[in-house]
Amino acid sequence: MFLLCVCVCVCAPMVDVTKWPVFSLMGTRQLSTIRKASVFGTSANEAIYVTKDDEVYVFGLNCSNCLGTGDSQSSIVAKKLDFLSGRKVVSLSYGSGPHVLLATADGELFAWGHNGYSQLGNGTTNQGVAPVLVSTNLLNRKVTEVACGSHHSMALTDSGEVYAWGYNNCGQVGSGSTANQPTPRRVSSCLQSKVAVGIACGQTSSLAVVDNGEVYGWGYNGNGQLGLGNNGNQLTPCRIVALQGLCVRQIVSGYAHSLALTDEGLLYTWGANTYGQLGTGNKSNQLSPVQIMTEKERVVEVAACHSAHTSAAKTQSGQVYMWGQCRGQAVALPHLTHFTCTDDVFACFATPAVTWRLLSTEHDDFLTVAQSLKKEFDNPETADLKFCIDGKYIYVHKAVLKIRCEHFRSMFQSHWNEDMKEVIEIDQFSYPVYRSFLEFLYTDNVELPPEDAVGLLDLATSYCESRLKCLCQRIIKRGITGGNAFSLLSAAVRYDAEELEEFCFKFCVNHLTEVTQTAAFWQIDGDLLKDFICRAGRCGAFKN
Ligand SMILES: *[C@@H]1O[C@H](CO)[C@@H](O)[C@H](O)[C@H]1NC(C)=O
Ligand SMILES: *[C@@H]1O[C@H](CO)[C@@H](O)[C@H](O)[C@H]1NC(C)=O
Ligand SMILES: CC(=O)N[C@H]1CO[C@H](CO)[C@@H](O)[C@@H]1O
Repeated sequence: MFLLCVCVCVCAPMVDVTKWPVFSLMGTRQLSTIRKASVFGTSANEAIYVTKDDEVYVFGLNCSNCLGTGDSQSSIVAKKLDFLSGRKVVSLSYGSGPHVLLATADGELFAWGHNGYSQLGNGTTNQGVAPVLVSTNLLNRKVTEVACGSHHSMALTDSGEVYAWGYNNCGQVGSGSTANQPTPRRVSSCLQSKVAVGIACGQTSSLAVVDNGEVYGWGYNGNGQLGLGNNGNQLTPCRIVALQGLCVRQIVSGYAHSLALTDEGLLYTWGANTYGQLGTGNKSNQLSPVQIMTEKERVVEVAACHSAHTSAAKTQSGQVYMWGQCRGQAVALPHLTHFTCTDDVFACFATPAVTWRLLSTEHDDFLTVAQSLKKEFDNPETADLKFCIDGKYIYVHKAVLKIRCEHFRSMFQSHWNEDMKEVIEIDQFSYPVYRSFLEFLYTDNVELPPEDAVGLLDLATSYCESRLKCLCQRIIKRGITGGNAFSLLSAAVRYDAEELEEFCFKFCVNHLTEVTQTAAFWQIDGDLLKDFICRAGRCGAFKN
């Protein structure tokens, strides 16, 4: 049988980098510049990202100088790698040293970080404090894809050649020996005349898939991760005969296990299975490929990463399954998740929680519903209604108000005549208060000084907007001082905000001397004052 199938590059869907804790400190503006990202390191403490202007940034711990900033400093905030500025990153991989490999759209290959086994491929074992261009044997080649094992490196070129270098204790470089390989060397023997279309590295093993769908493996095989039916290491590529007759489209490797996806959406796994990472339902290693998820619908993507024992797959209808080591648990059968991409499985359940591929986040030509709505607030061009407060206009959309607020829903439904005025005059609230109310309906967010938040609390109470009420109370609590505490307490009583009242009351009792010197204290009506003094007394404010 002659099989020929085209290997489709797996395009990453839009992902949210903040699912990885290292990104959680980053502000929305900075996040919106990110186009590609990778999280790596033995504790997922390092990250690299590429902006839409093709600037490369790194941050996190600098284990083995893996940040490549040249100054051996760790950094909580992102630092630019000037050397890579303007180069379009197409592929990126990392080892566990860590070392980093990066391929650009021009086909150039850069490496930095741990180099104890020559995994940077520039002929030395000096740590790469800054990116170096890896050129030996690659000068007239165009690198399209990179893959790293724990301490070895692989590159695939546009002509289908595979190069490997670095740590070679088990033959993972495929050179026929176990001597470390200081510079990129073409993986030949039975791959010599083949056109490789995909590469993957396990911790100390290597895989390549070629254009006719055959899969080759070499390196460490102690757990059967080469799928050859035995567990002997291989110093040169060997074809996985058990996959004969199948056309494999995608291969991925975990720490010591492997997964292959065929052009018909069939999924095969083999290798180590201590954590159930093969998804077979038991924990025994498999020396040869076994088909899994046979009862499920067609699989369209598989995911694994050499630093984890976790596996994930996505099916035709977009369902994402995970198995293997999931936050310490051994999950032996594919478990259906609510994730929309396999990347999220790694962010939330892998140990370490690294990225299994270079993430891609396309922000420029896409706005979420929330972002679009936010943009339309107070936009006269699309608005069909305006409010006039203190002589100033605020432009809004009837539909949005109706959808977002019960007050407007009933107002527009009952006595709203389409021919009626397009301007609504508001006089019972101030401009900043009414504006932040309307803005809240578009953004879920309130930004107001505590004094104005009292006015907004009034509005939220009369419009029965309980969430807005909570937000106002939070702003007020955070802005309380000895000088305004009593006015805030009065407001809380007036607007029936019990929790806020309790909070302000306690603050007043704790700052009684200062509070009783304020004008607000002396302006309140007698009943409220008497009530306050009584309650304060019960709390022991007056010691005798
Ligand atoms: C290889 O990279 C190391 C680390 O950056 C550097 O010290 C060394 O000079 C480089 N060697 C060559 C031949 O480029
Ligand atoms: C584990 O599952 C595989 C695949 O279904 C099967 O071939 C193998 O016999 C099972 N091993 C044990 C010990 O049950
Ligand atoms: C600030 C910091 O942690 N710097 C470290 C960066 O990495 C080098 C090499 O591992 C260490 O020596 C530094 O201490």
